[in-house]
Amino acid sequence: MMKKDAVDGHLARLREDGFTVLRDAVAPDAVAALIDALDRIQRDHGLGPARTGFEGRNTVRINNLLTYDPAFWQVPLHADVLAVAEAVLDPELLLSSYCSLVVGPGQAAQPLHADTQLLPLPRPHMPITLNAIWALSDFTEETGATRIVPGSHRLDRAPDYGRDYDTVAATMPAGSIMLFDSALWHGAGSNNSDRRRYAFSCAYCWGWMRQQENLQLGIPREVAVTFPRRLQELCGYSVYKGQFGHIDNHDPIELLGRERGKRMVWEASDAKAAHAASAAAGDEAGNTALHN
Ligand SMILES: O=C(O)CCC(=O)C(=O)O
Repeated sequence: MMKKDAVDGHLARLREDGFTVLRDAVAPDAVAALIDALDRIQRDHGLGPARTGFEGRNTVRINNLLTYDPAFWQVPLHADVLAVAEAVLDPELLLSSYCSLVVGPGQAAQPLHADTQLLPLPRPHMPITLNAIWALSDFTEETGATRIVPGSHRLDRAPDYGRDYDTVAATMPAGSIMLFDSALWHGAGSNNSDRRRYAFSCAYCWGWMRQQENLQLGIPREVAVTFPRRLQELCGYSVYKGQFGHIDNHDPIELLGRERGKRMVWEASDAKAAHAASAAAGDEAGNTALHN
Protein backbone atom coordinates (compact mmCIF):
# COMPACT_ATOMS: atom_id res chain seq x y z
CA MET A 1 0.00 0.00 0.00
CA MET A 2 1.46 3.36 -0.98
CA LYS A 3 2.29 5.63 1.97
CA LYS A 4 0.40 8.90 2.34
CA ASP A 5 3.58 10.96 1.81
CA ALA A 6 4.20 9.22 -1.50
CA VAL A 7 0.58 9.75 -2.59
CA ASP A 8 0.89 13.43 -1.65
CA GLY A 9 4.09 13.76 -3.71
CA HIS A 10 2.32 12.34 -6.78
CA LEU A 11 -0.67 14.63 -6.20
CA ALA A 12 1.59 17.69 -6.02
CA ARG A 13 3.33 16.76 -9.30
CA LEU A 14 0.01 16.06 -11.00
CA ARG A 15 -1.29 19.46 -9.90
CA GLU A 16 1.82 21.32 -11.03
CA ASP A 17 3.11 19.40 -14.07
CA GLY A 18 0.02 17.37 -14.98
CA PHE A 19 1.93 14.07 -14.79
CA THR A 20 3.93 11.89 -12.43
CA VAL A 21 5.78 8.60 -12.80
CA LEU A 22 5.63 5.49 -10.59
CA ARG A 23 8.96 3.69 -10.97
CA ASP A 24 9.36 -0.08 -10.49
CA ALA A 25 5.59 -0.36 -10.36
CA VAL A 26 5.40 -3.63 -12.30
CA ALA A 27 7.76 -6.55 -11.64
CA PRO A 28 9.85 -7.73 -14.63
CA ASP A 29 8.18 -11.18 -14.72
CA ALA A 30 4.73 -9.54 -14.75
CA VAL A 31 5.86 -7.25 -17.59
CA ALA A 32 7.10 -10.26 -19.58
CA ALA A 33 3.85 -12.19 -18.95
CA LEU A 34 1.74 -9.22 -20.10
CA ILE A 35 3.78 -8.84 -23.30
CA ASP A 36 3.38 -12.57 -23.98
CA ALA A 37 -0.38 -12.29 -23.39
CA LEU A 38 -0.63 -9.33 -25.82
CA ASP A 39 1.32 -11.19 -28.53
CA ARG A 40 -0.77 -14.34 -28.00
CA ILE A 41 -4.10 -12.48 -28.12
CA GLN A 42 -3.06 -10.60 -31.25
CA ARG A 43 -2.07 -13.88 -32.94
CA ASP A 44 -5.03 -15.98 -31.76
CA HIS A 45 -7.62 -13.35 -32.68
CA GLY A 46 -5.92 -12.26 -35.90
CA LEU A 47 -5.80 -8.64 -34.71
CA GLY A 48 -3.94 -6.05 -36.74
CA PRO A 49 -2.98 -2.40 -36.66
CA ALA A 50 -5.49 0.40 -36.15
CA ARG A 51 -7.24 1.85 -39.21
CA THR A 52 -7.00 5.57 -38.51
CA GLY A 53 -4.13 8.02 -38.64
CA PHE A 54 -4.82 9.18 -35.09
CA GLU A 55 -4.66 5.66 -33.64
CA GLY A 56 -1.64 4.82 -35.82
CA ARG A 57 -1.75 2.51 -38.83
CA ASN A 58 1.33 0.75 -37.50
CA THR A 59 0.02 0.57 -33.93
CA VAL A 60 -1.91 -2.37 -32.54
CA ARG A 61 -4.54 -1.32 -30.02
CA ILE A 62 -6.67 -3.96 -28.40
CA ASN A 63 -9.77 -2.35 -26.92
CA ASN A 64 -12.14 -4.07 -24.47
CA LEU A 65 -9.05 -5.86 -23.13
CA LEU A 66 -10.76 -7.34 -20.07
CA THR A 67 -12.74 -9.70 -22.29
CA TYR A 68 -9.66 -11.38 -23.75
CA ASP A 69 -7.74 -12.89 -20.85
CA PRO A 70 -7.76 -12.82 -17.03
CA ALA A 71 -4.06 -11.84 -17.32
CA PHE A 72 -5.29 -8.30 -18.04
CA TRP A 73 -7.52 -7.96 -14.96
CA GLN A 74 -4.66 -6.99 -12.62
CA VAL A 75 -3.89 -3.82 -14.60
CA PRO A 76 -6.88 -1.60 -13.62
CA LEU A 77 -6.59 -2.99 -10.06
CA HIS A 78 -2.96 -1.88 -9.49
CA ALA A 79 -2.98 -0.85 -5.82
CA ASP A 80 -0.58 2.10 -6.07
CA VAL A 81 -2.25 3.50 -9.17
CA LEU A 82 -5.65 3.21 -7.49
CA ALA A 83 -4.32 4.93 -4.36
CA VAL A 84 -3.33 7.99 -6.40
CA ALA A 85 -6.39 7.86 -8.68
CA GLU A 86 -8.73 7.67 -5.69
CA ALA A 87 -6.99 10.68 -4.16
CA VAL A 88 -7.33 12.69 -7.39
CA LEU A 89 -10.94 11.56 -7.96
CA ASP A 90 -12.57 9.55 -5.18
CA PRO A 91 -12.98 5.87 -4.25
CA GLU A 92 -16.15 5.59 -6.35
CA LEU A 93 -14.16 6.20 -9.54
CA LEU A 94 -14.74 4.16 -12.71
CA LEU A 95 -12.54 2.61 -15.33
CA SER A 96 -13.05 4.89 -18.32
CA SER A 97 -11.02 3.05 -20.97
CA TYR A 98 -8.39 0.36 -21.12
CA CYS A 99 -6.45 -0.69 -24.21
CA SER A 100 -3.03 -1.83 -25.36
CA LEU A 101 -0.76 0.55 -27.25
CA VAL A 102 1.77 -1.46 -29.20
CA VAL A 103 3.61 1.00 -31.42
CA GLY A 104 5.39 -0.71 -34.29
CA PRO A 105 8.78 0.25 -35.78
CA GLY A 106 8.39 3.10 -38.27
CA GLN A 107 5.20 4.46 -36.70
CA ALA A 108 5.12 8.28 -36.95
CA ALA A 109 4.26 10.41 -33.93
CA GLN A 110 0.59 10.72 -32.98
CA PRO A 111 -1.06 14.16 -33.14
CA LEU A 112 -1.00 15.90 -29.78
CA HIS A 113 -4.30 15.93 -27.96
CA ALA A 114 -5.92 15.91 -24.54
CA ASP A 115 -8.02 12.82 -23.84
CA THR A 116 -11.10 14.73 -22.69
CA GLN A 117 -10.79 17.72 -25.04
CA LEU A 118 -14.12 16.94 -26.74
CA LEU A 119 -16.06 17.51 -23.52
CA PRO A 120 -17.74 20.94 -23.47
CA LEU A 121 -16.05 22.21 -20.32
CA PRO A 122 -14.29 25.52 -19.82
CA ARG A 123 -10.54 25.01 -19.42
CA PRO A 124 -8.64 24.79 -17.17
CA HIS A 125 -10.87 22.55 -15.08
CA MET A 126 -10.64 20.14 -12.18
CA PRO A 127 -9.16 16.73 -13.02
CA ILE A 128 -11.91 14.61 -14.52
CA THR A 129 -9.97 11.63 -15.81
CA LEU A 130 -6.59 10.26 -14.82
CA ASN A 131 -4.74 8.17 -17.38
CA ALA A 132 -2.14 5.55 -16.47
CA ILE A 133 0.29 4.68 -19.25
CA TRP A 134 2.00 1.41 -18.39
CA ALA A 135 5.46 1.11 -19.99
CA LEU A 136 6.01 -2.58 -20.75
CA SER A 137 9.02 -1.67 -22.94
CA ASP A 138 11.66 0.92 -22.15
CA PHE A 139 10.17 4.27 -23.14
CA THR A 140 12.95 6.19 -24.89
CA GLU A 141 13.09 8.94 -27.54
CA GLU A 142 13.88 6.21 -30.05
CA THR A 143 11.15 3.69 -29.16
CA GLY A 144 8.38 6.31 -29.15
CA ALA A 145 7.94 7.33 -25.51
CA THR A 146 4.75 9.35 -25.04
CA ARG A 147 5.39 13.05 -25.85
CA ILE A 148 3.95 15.51 -23.37
CA VAL A 149 3.71 19.25 -22.78
CA PRO A 150 4.30 19.60 -19.03
CA GLY A 151 1.87 22.01 -17.37
CA SER A 152 -0.48 22.12 -20.39
CA HIS A 153 -3.38 20.82 -18.26
CA ARG A 154 -3.45 24.35 -16.79
CA LEU A 155 -3.92 26.06 -20.17
CA ASP A 156 -7.25 27.46 -21.30
CA ARG A 157 -7.31 25.47 -24.55
CA ALA A 158 -6.56 22.13 -26.17
CA PRO A 159 -3.91 21.77 -28.93
CA ASP A 160 -4.77 22.44 -32.58
CA TYR A 161 -5.04 19.11 -34.34
CA GLY A 162 -1.92 18.19 -36.30
CA ARG A 163 0.10 21.26 -35.27
CA ASP A 164 3.68 20.89 -34.00
CA TYR A 165 4.40 21.98 -30.45
CA ASP A 166 7.44 21.78 -28.21
CA THR A 167 7.17 18.54 -26.30
CA VAL A 168 9.30 16.40 -24.05
CA ALA A 169 9.55 12.61 -24.18
CA ALA A 170 8.21 10.89 -21.08
CA THR A 171 11.14 8.50 -20.92
CA MET A 172 10.93 5.75 -18.32
CA PRO A 173 12.18 2.19 -17.94
CA ALA A 174 9.90 -0.80 -18.56
CA GLY A 175 7.85 -1.48 -15.43
CA SER A 176 7.10 2.22 -14.85
CA ILE A 177 3.65 3.80 -14.99
CA MET A 178 3.06 7.42 -15.93
CA LEU A 179 -0.10 8.95 -14.48
CA PHE A 180 -1.39 12.10 -16.12
CA ASP A 181 -4.32 14.45 -15.93
CA SER A 182 -6.49 13.89 -19.00
CA ALA A 183 -6.25 17.60 -19.82
CA LEU A 184 -2.48 17.27 -20.42
CA TRP A 185 -1.42 17.63 -24.06
CA HIS A 186 0.23 14.41 -25.15
CA GLY A 187 0.59 11.82 -27.91
CA ALA A 188 2.58 8.69 -28.72
CA GLY A 189 6.09 9.46 -30.01
CA SER A 190 7.50 8.12 -33.28
CA ASN A 191 9.08 4.70 -33.07
CA ASN A 192 12.44 4.91 -34.83
CA SER A 193 13.75 1.68 -33.36
CA ASP A 194 13.48 -1.84 -34.73
CA ARG A 195 11.39 -3.01 -31.73
CA ARG A 196 7.72 -2.78 -30.82
CA ARG A 197 6.90 -0.37 -27.99
CA TYR A 198 4.50 -2.21 -25.67
CA ALA A 199 2.20 -0.26 -23.36
CA PHE A 200 -1.26 -0.03 -21.87
CA SER A 201 -3.46 2.97 -21.40
CA CYS A 202 -5.74 2.52 -18.41
CA ALA A 203 -7.84 5.61 -17.63
CA TYR A 204 -10.08 6.30 -14.62
CA CYS A 205 -12.89 8.84 -14.45
CA TRP A 206 -15.33 10.12 -11.83
CA GLY A 207 -18.21 7.80 -10.94
CA TRP A 208 -20.64 10.49 -12.11
CA MET A 209 -19.22 10.64 -15.63
CA ARG A 210 -19.90 8.63 -18.72
CA GLN A 211 -17.03 6.20 -19.32
CA GLN A 212 -15.15 6.43 -22.61
CA GLU A 213 -15.74 2.71 -23.26
CA ASN A 214 -19.18 1.24 -22.69
CA LEU A 215 -17.92 -1.58 -20.50
CA GLN A 216 -21.30 -2.79 -19.24
CA LEU A 217 -22.42 -3.55 -22.80
CA GLY A 218 -18.98 -4.42 -24.14
CA ILE A 219 -18.17 -7.09 -21.56
CA PRO A 220 -20.55 -10.06 -21.76
CA ARG A 221 -22.32 -10.72 -18.44
CA GLU A 222 -20.88 -14.24 -18.23
CA VAL A 223 -17.40 -12.69 -18.27
CA ALA A 224 -18.22 -9.85 -15.86
CA VAL A 225 -19.61 -12.27 -13.22
CA THR A 226 -16.18 -13.89 -12.99
CA PHE A 227 -14.37 -10.61 -12.19
CA PRO A 228 -13.29 -9.69 -8.67
CA ARG A 229 -15.90 -7.37 -7.11
CA ARG A 230 -13.68 -4.28 -7.28
CA LEU A 231 -13.18 -4.79 -11.01
CA GLN A 232 -16.94 -5.17 -11.48
CA GLU A 233 -17.45 -1.89 -9.63
CA LEU A 234 -14.76 -0.17 -11.72
CA CYS A 235 -16.50 -1.35 -14.89
CA GLY A 236 -19.69 0.43 -13.84
CA TYR A 237 -21.53 -2.16 -11.76
CA SER A 238 -21.72 0.44 -9.03
CA VAL A 239 -23.55 3.62 -8.02
CA TYR A 240 -22.11 7.04 -7.30
CA LYS A 241 -23.16 8.41 -3.88
CA GLY A 242 -26.05 5.97 -3.89
CA GLN A 243 -27.74 7.96 -6.65
CA PHE A 244 -26.13 7.96 -10.09
CA GLY A 245 -26.23 4.64 -11.93
CA HIS A 246 -28.95 2.87 -9.95
CA ILE A 247 -31.37 0.43 -11.56
CA ASP A 248 -34.86 0.59 -10.08
CA ASN A 249 -33.37 1.73 -6.77
CA HIS A 250 -30.83 -1.09 -6.72
CA ASP A 251 -27.08 -1.22 -7.06
CA PRO A 252 -26.31 -2.82 -10.48
CA ILE A 253 -23.72 -5.08 -8.78
CA GLU A 254 -26.74 -7.21 -7.75
CA LEU A 255 -27.28 -8.02 -11.45
CA LEU A 256 -24.01 -9.94 -11.27
CA GLY A 257 -25.37 -12.09 -8.46
CA ARG A 258 -23.63 -10.23 -5.64
CA GLU A 259 -25.29 -9.96 -2.25
CA ARG A 260 -27.01 -6.70 -1.43
CA GLY A 261 -25.10 -3.81 -2.94
CA LYS A 262 -24.99 -0.24 -1.67
CA ARG A 263 -28.15 1.40 -0.38
CA MET A 264 -29.60 4.14 -2.50
CA VAL A 265 -29.40 7.62 -1.03
CA TRP A 266 -33.15 7.82 -0.48
CA GLU A 267 -33.26 4.60 1.51
CA ALA A 268 -30.17 5.64 3.41
CA SER A 269 -31.83 8.99 4.30
CA ASP A 270 -34.88 7.14 5.67
CA ALA A 271 -32.66 4.80 7.66
CA LYS A 272 -30.79 7.82 9.05
CA ALA A 273 -34.05 9.57 10.01
CA ALA A 274 -35.39 6.36 11.62
CA HIS A 275 -32.11 5.95 13.52
CA ALA A 276 -32.28 9.57 14.75
CA ALA A 277 -35.94 9.10 15.80
CA SER A 278 -35.20 5.92 17.72
CA ALA A 279 -32.18 7.55 19.37
CA ALA A 280 -34.41 10.48 20.41
CA ALA A 281 -37.10 8.08 21.69
CA GLY A 282 -34.41 6.21 23.62
CA ASP A 283 -33.21 9.46 25.15
CA GLU A 284 -36.74 10.38 26.11
CA ALA A 285 -37.26 6.98 27.75
CA GLY A 286 -33.92 7.36 29.49
CA ASN A 287 -34.72 10.87 30.68
CA THR A 288 -38.18 9.79 31.87
CA ALA A 289 -36.64 6.89 33.79
CA LEU A 290 -34.15 9.27 35.39
CA HIS A 291 -36.90 11.61 36.54
CA ASN A 292 -39.15 8.88 38.01
O1 LIG B 1 0.83 5.51 -26.92
C1 LIG B 1 1.02 6.56 -26.27
O2 LIG B 1 2.12 6.84 -25.82
C2 LIG B 1 -0.11 7.53 -26.05
C3 LIG B 1 -1.36 7.16 -26.80
C4 LIG B 1 -2.44 8.17 -26.65
O3 LIG B 1 -2.27 9.19 -26.07
C5 LIG B 1 -3.75 7.93 -27.22
O4 LIG B 1 -3.92 7.03 -28.04
O5 LIG B 1 -4.71 8.69 -26.89
